[in-house]
Amino acid sequence: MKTKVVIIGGGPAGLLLSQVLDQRGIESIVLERKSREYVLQRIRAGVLEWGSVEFLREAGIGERMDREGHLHDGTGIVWSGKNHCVLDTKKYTGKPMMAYGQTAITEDLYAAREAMGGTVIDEADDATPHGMLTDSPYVTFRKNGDEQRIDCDFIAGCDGFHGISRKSIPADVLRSFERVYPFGWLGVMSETPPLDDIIYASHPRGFALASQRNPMLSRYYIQCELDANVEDWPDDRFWDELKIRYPKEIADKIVTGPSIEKSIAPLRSFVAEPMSHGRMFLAGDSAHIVPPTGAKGLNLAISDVFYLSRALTAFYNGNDASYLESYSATALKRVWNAARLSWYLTTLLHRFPDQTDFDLKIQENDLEYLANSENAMRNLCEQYIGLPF
Ligand code: RFL
Ligand code: PHB
Repeated sequence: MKTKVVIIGGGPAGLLLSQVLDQRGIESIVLERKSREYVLQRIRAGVLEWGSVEFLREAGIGERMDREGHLHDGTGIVWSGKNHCVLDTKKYTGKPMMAYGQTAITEDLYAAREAMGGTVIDEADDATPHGMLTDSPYVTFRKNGDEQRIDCDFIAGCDGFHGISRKSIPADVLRSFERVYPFGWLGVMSETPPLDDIIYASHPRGFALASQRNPMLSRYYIQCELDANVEDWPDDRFWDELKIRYPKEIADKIVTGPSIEKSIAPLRSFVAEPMSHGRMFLAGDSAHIVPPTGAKGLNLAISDVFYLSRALTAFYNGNDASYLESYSATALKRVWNAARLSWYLTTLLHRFPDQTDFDLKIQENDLEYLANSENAMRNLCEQYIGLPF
């Protein structure tokens, strides 16, 4: 087979890249290791920055998001069992956040790729990039046991944190920066009406988050031990622990019910530099991971695709390679901003095992400063809504 761009990974980054390239007349083939059913049942992100909303609309997949997504002017933070502040992004930036699940975005992208006749090869095993430093790279993979090869001009590594693309860059070229946090998030999905707003909570027993997918689907998280097991967290225990971490008037409004999904995710910050190697370009979680506090991971995958699709468009339609050359440096500026914000919010809102009374006082002071300073709030809202692409 032959195409212009082979995209390794059919998550949001890979599917969105193929969609945007197709709109601009640039053909690609997506190779996804898992089955479509598996990709579509993964439950992950839920909140979109305004720049992501606009780019998804431009990509032709905004229709259902605009119908079913929930616009939020503000996101709450509560602490000390009583105090609260609101990240009023509408007031400070003029833009709302959108609650719309990654699962729905992935469904919309698959539907759009099918409608446009895009090629997504699922259950593609052992995808391997070759010849990245030549002008004629190619990717090999196995489908139903048969070895296949696709010749191409460029390879896009959109295969997530555990993918092959980043690992194919020689160790003496790639530099990585990492922080692993000493806790995880236990997440629950339940078919119950969510709270009106997304609310982060900092409590002596740990962090909690109330989020949502639609009027009858809620998503909640609590900070948990790294070695926690979902089996040790029956629904009743989860709901009791969640409610303890919110002030009573909010806890009383949480509607509980049977969970339809329960999972634990460790928290990590990770950035790999550079995000390109010869004719291979990394986008999304393959190049960076942020802890989910701040909801930046999916949004970064979308902004990477914005930069990479612009670079490939300039190359094919404008005979201009300069954006490809600057892709890594441009994308990394935004990545580091989100990495810093996610680290900051994680540090601000979680309990750390080695935290001293001094650290707790600093945390509380930081929250009070946010609640009482328009400047501090404007600064945080500017980053929470996401810097312009
Ligand atoms: P993905 O979604 O991991 O997709 C990568 C795809 O590549 C496939 N793959 C391969 N395919 C072919 N060959 C190989 N060798 C391959 N290796 C892997 C995988 O099967 C997969 O389909 O990465 P992508 O596209 O970069 O998208 C990134 C986002 O998924 C991620 O940043 C967010 O989900 C992170 N995240 C959140 N981000 C937000 O913006 N807001 C949130 O609220 C939020 N919550 C979360 C999250 C991530 C979580 N987990 C479990 C990691 C909550 C959780 C629990
Ligand atoms: C979610 O809805 O899954 C969600 C919302 C906000 C976050 C992280 C996850 O910061």
